[in-house]
Amino acid sequence: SPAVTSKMSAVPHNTTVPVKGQSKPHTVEEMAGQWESFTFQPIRESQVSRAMTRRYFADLDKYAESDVVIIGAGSCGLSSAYCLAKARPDLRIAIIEAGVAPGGGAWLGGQLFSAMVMRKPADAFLRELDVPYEEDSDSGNYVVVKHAALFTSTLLSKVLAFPNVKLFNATAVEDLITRTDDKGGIRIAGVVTNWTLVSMHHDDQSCMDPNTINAPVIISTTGHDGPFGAFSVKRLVSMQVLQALGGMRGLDMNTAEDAIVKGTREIAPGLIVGGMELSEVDGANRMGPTFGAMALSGVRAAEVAAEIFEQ
Ligand code: AHZ
Repeated sequence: SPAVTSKMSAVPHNTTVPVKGQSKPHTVEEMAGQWESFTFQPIRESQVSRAMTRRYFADLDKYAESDVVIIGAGSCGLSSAYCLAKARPDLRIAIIEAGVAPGGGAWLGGQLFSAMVMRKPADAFLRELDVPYEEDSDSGNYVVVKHAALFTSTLLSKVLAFPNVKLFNATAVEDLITRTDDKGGIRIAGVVTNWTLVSMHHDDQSCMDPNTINAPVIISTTGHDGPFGAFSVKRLVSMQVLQALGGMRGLDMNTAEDAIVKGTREIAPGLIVGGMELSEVDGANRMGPTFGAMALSGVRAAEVAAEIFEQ
């Protein structure tokens, strides 16, 4: 677009300015049969570096004060980001994801199988996203998306397109920022972050201090216990805000999904917990390979966050 061209040509030390107005194929179809004369527009390496770093550092600056931080970009965190960003375009939402690839466990439906099962009424969320699905013809109680990756990639692409959302991936939340009120009560007031690769090497590297994001509302959806899982609720126990965790119980799809959706709440002032992280607090069952509760817990977490801002 003309705006991009003019910004690019304003970059200093650019000795290879793209020639404006040069006749180049505009569509993929126009490239057909043109490969002999094919060439990319020229570029200087520093332009690529600056195109990335300028934006990243501007985002770090902007999101250092966020309205909401979502910890974990699994199916619950992404669902919650989608609903909140859509309902409240005025809120600045940072998503912190420890993995390079956002999506958590939702790239497969279960084990190594592709299809993703969602029990009704979570099919409403698929219609909201415009993700196609098949009705189960026997019971009519659940629907099936042909590949979990279709759900996750669609949700992810919609979340990333919101102008009020920034995903910081390959970044881990290492701690929570807290404030103490007059009565000694603790409020969660932000997150402490580090590159995930650094977080994983605190034992064999000298201390590399982290970074911070202030936010009045945190939505934690870090999944059940594991190397990175159940992060916030484990930290609430170690800082004595929670007495103990209930511990995720065995698999029971029927009780598990209802419990997670109904239990999604502000667990400590400023900290909403959703998805499988919640099973560790409440001693709820796991549901295994059915994802309706993750989507609807995300819907509920967004609603709880919006209610806090309306108070
Ligand atoms: O990388 C984690 C994953 O993408 C990320 N995460 C965890 N700790 C983090 C930290 N900082 C930043 N400290 C962190 N990111 O959180 C994401 C969690 O995604 P998930 O898919 O594991 O959790 P979910 O609750 O969204 O979905 C759970 C899906 C499950 S588990 C299950 C069972 O075991 O029975 N069944 C279902 C449907």
